Amino acid sequence: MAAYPNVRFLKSAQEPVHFHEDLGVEVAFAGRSNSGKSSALNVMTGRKDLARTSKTPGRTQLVNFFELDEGRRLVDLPGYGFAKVPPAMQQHWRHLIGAYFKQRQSLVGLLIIVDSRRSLGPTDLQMIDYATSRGCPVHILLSKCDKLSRNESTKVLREARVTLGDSATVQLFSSISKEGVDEARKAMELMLAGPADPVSG
Ligand SMILES: Nc1nc2c(ncn2[C@@H]2O[C@H](COP(=O)(O)OP(=O)(O)OP(=O)(O)O)[C@@H](O)[C@H]2O)c(=O)[nH]1
Ligand SMILES: [Mg+2]
Repeated sequence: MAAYPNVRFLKSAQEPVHFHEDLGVEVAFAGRSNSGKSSALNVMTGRKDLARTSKTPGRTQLVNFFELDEGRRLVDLPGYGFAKVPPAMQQHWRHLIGAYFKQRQSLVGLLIIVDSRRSLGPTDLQMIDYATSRGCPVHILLSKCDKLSRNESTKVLREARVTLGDSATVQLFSSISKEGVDEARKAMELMLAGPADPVSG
């Protein structure tokens, strides 16, 4: 049986006023464009086509809300770091992400998807700051690890652990080979089971 038999798409928001009602708990998926956020969300929920995946990154700047089951949501945040994004779109991204982290009472955890063939970028680190500064735990998925040899993956994981220290937990992940999917789901469930941290100030 599917892990989440009732998982469903709720809505896409292009503006903060369109965010889903801020009740219950939710875990957000963030990461560079094309890092594999939507693929991770699909494989973790066991639903192939829940979130749209694409080979052309940075096209849409939407916050997509999904319901796992009553009162528990996953949020696919718009990707960042795509070189060809026009300034107006970058500004819109900052507006959306800024509002999301500032307002969202139901945010209880952040999953950051980082392509295992690249290192953690400045915006990834900024996402960690946003989350930890409001007491939100962060878990990193080093994605597409099917593209690396065993030796390379071990090295990448070790280096990420050094960079992150105790600011976030981290693991290897592949939506293709399914390596690390159970571990990622456990981390997500742990976050969802935790109390929502009220936004201060
Ligand atoms: N080899 C491999 N390819 C992957 C994996 N996960 C995703 N991809 C591919 O990477 C591309 C981007 O995947 P998405 O899941 O759409 O990435 P995204 O982060 O949601 O991208 P944006 O929404 O555009 O920011 C697609 O072509 C996927 O098929 C993986 O684990 N291994
Ligand atoms: Mg996506």
